Amino acid sequence: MKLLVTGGAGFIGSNFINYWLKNYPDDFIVNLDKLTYAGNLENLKDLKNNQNYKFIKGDICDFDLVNELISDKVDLIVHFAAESHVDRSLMSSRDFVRTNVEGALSLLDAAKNNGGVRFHHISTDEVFGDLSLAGKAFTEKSPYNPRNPYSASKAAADHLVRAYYHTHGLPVTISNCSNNYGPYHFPEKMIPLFITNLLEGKRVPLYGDGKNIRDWIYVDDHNRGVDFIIKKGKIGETYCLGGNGEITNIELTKKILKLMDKGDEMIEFIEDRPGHDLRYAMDYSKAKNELGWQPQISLEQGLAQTIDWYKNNRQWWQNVKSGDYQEYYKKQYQGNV
Ligand code: NAD
Ligand code: TDX
Repeated sequence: MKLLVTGGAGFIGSNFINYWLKNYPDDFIVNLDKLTYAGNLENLKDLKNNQNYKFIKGDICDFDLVNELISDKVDLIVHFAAESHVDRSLMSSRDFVRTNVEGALSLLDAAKNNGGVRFHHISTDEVFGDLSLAGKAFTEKSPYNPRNPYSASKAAADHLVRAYYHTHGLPVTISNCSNNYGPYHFPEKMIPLFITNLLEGKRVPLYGDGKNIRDWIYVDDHNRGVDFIIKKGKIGETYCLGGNGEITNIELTKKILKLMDKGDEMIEFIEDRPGHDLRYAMDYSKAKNELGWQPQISLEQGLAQTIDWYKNNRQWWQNVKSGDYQEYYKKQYQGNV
């Protein structure tokens, strides 16, 4: 099988490519990535000599390029490419709409144009908005209620994907997953930012009162879920994936501090994120009952593995932190940490 993976130089996409070629070494993957600040070919260094892997630097909004790539006998498109950081979407939303909405449309058109190529779209729990503490976890039937520019752009893409299924019969599936963590996670997101700050002897910037809740899933569990959907999912359907990992940010921070032998004095409470969603949680019963998927890695195990990875891969994150991220970081925290 030949796959076109978009955004395969980013966090989840690169983990997906490494996972896929380990499990299906006879498949061929073309990785299309623009290499924005978040794309890093170091994530794929183990594939340098793999004959079944090819990297193309390019933009998913470039219809002629994606059309040409897909026309070369692609069987399956797995679409990860996105602007993915909520805080950046608050500072400037234009790239989010361009890549997340127009880019998805360009891929959908090219898939349709080439006889209806199978299309799996990677989406997020954030499209459902936020939950109260007593609210039931999101399911595939939860109404859409995106509340920040990032999630609004992802929601728009989800709607387009479903529209292409209903109007053009494009064979699509969608997965909406909760917060991922693991190796190659860009250190602007909470877990890798906190781990790397602590490794540098810096404090960790916790937004507001730290009582917001996220449902964390280890990245390999997410990618195994995508694999199950590709292999066994029903065309036209959406599947929610979650990690059984609901925890407040403050509790999670304390777990990280404990695992890294640091004290609570390393926490710096800073101004809250505007429009900060209180809680996300995923009910993955549909994926469990229909596909036999469930997450396998507990938060305790995954966090310990992730901390070890950052300890053993200093060069990777030090390079990342000394690049574009540095400028962003200064602006974001105004020298707070
Ligand atoms: P990331 O920011 O780490 O990686 C995104 C990748 O897309 C980068 O390699 C970047 O270079 C590439 N890209 C951006 N714009 C592009 C364009 N116009 N053309 C081609 N490539 C482009 O993101 P991530 O955290 O790996 O997220 C991957 C996908 O998973 C996204 O669609 C995101 O919405 C979704 N998702 C993420 C999470 C999470 O916790 N990180 C959870 C659920 C869903
Ligand atoms: O410095 C920080 N301090 C802090 O308290 C950062 C970066 C985050 N936070 C809080 C905000 C959130 O409640 O931690 C929580 C997690 O924040 P992020 O890592 O930025 O993730 P989140 O905003 O929840 O979005 C993530 O999950 C859903 C991904 O970035 C999205 O791409 C995905 O769709």
